[in-house]
Amino acid sequence: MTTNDANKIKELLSTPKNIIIVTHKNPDGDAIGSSLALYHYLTSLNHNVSVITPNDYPTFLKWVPGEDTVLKYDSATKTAISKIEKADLIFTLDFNHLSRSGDMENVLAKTKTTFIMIDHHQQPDDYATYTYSDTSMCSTCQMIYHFIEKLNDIDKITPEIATCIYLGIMTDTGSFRYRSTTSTTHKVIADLIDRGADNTSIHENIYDTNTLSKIRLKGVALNNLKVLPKYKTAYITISQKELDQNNFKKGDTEGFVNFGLSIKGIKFALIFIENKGEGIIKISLRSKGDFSVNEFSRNHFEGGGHHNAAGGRSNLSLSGTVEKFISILPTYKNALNQ
Ligand SMILES: [Mn+2]
Repeated sequence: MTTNDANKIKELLSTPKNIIIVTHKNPDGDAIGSSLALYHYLTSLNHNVSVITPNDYPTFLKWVPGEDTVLKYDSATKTAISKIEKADLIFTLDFNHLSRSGDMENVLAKTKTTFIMIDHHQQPDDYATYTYSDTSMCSTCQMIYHFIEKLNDIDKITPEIATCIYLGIMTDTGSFRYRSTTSTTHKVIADLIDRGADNTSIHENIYDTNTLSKIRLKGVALNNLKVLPKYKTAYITISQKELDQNNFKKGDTEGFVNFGLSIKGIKFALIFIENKGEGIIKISLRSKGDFSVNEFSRNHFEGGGHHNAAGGRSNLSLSGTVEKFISILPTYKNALNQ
């Protein structure tokens, strides 16, 4: 973010405003953490702030300070629209195309107000008045820390704000292990602990929340795991029937794609999950090293994201999707064996 933009935003925030903070659909730890960190910060500056998510988020996020104030657009549509219409300022966090906000896209697109985007995904769109985009950042949460720093307000980081920021950095870096984790990330994390983030509790709140049905679903996923050594690839399928048999709840399959990637020698891992409700197969893609799953998903599965982590979708059946995937793979044999 340029100093010039930071100064203009500081000026905008110098008088009380109606501010809306929006996340992408199916918000994750980084989306919720960054939104609520910004919510607490802006509230402390005497603004009238609301966080609106397109839809609900998993129960393992239902402890984050302030999450009880979050409006879900799909269940509180009227209230959400009237708040958006009155907004002086709209922050969009952890996404960079309005289409990622699901059903909120049209409402946001026709709103003539100041937009501020803070995001770390690739290929940002240009809908915002102020765009703070940095694809080298591990998380939007780390960007919120730098945003507050740029506004010379680092001392306004309370234990609540520190907790929210810590959460998103932790979840988006796989607990500080992905390539995107830098020494700066660790310095930020250290400062957040000094400012009151209770690191042990945050890890427990997110990771020690298994239910018996989730552990059983994990068993199904591991049982369905297939390895293709020729392509250094591993993939998992889960059908709607298997989800139903194991009492699936939103968020239960989070992280399953990493089982394949944790096998020695595997560079490319995917999970294909059938969603009968939406009539699609949802795909998560992960890679190690140079192989870009962002490109792979953009080219073949209507998705994208980051170099080593992306999402995608398919309108074919589960088996049709896997067949399509297997037929594409030989084209990438060299890239995967470099
Ligand atoms: Mn993120």
